[in-house]
Amino acid sequence: EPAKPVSRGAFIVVEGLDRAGKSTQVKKLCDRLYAEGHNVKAIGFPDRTSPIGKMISSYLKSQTEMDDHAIHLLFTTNRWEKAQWMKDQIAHGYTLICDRYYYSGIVYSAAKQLPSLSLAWARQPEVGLPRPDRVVFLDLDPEAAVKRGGYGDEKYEKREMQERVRELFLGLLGRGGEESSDFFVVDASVGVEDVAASIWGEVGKVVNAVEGGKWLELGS
Ligand code: NYM
Ligand code: MG
Repeated sequence: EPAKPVSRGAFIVVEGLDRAGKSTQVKKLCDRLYAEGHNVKAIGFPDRTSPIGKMISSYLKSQTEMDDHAIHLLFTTNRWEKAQWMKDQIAHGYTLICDRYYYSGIVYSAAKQLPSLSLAWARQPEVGLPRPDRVVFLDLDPEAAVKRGGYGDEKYEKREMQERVRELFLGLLGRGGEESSDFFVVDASVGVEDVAASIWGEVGKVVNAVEGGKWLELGS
């Protein structure tokens, strides 16, 4: 079935803790959208392929050390270096499904609890990036993540860190959070197919509304 002409693509972000199942769900969502005739591309952050992405990857593997503010700004730059390309794709009718975005960016950095690295500080350089049409938050308690086979050996993959990251995520999406209305929360503790069905129930509608022109302009 040929893809239908669309007014613009949608921009959907999938967020959550490490081991929440983001990559699996991004793939399933893309496959389903594609099967239903949408032009769709999967992207993700950090994008480890660029020179900055390689620096980030090396930091996460503890091969290089970096100041906490400096690595924060590299994660942010890694989004900015892709921002124009993303806007172009969306304008050309591609729906983007993005594995992590600036929400991870601000909460992982703020979870370090440095007096000089508040959530507000972390947010500043992210302001102006393309704003998603919907952010799916795969909610999994860190205890369940550990039972799933636990964490790998990259930086931040520690129980206490993940607990703080979750608290900060819940603050972003809870009442009073600046972008709380962007979020759609899914219980990620159930089976893969059930999680996929919940995501589809929301994202299918959003994508069709956006592509059909029944939605606002891409925000920032
Ligand atoms: N991470 C990810 C950040 O600290 N800041 C960011 O801006 C982004 C996008 O990188 N533990 C952290 C969260 C993860 C780690 O991501 C690697 P992934 O999706 O596990 O490969
Ligand atoms: Mg990870």
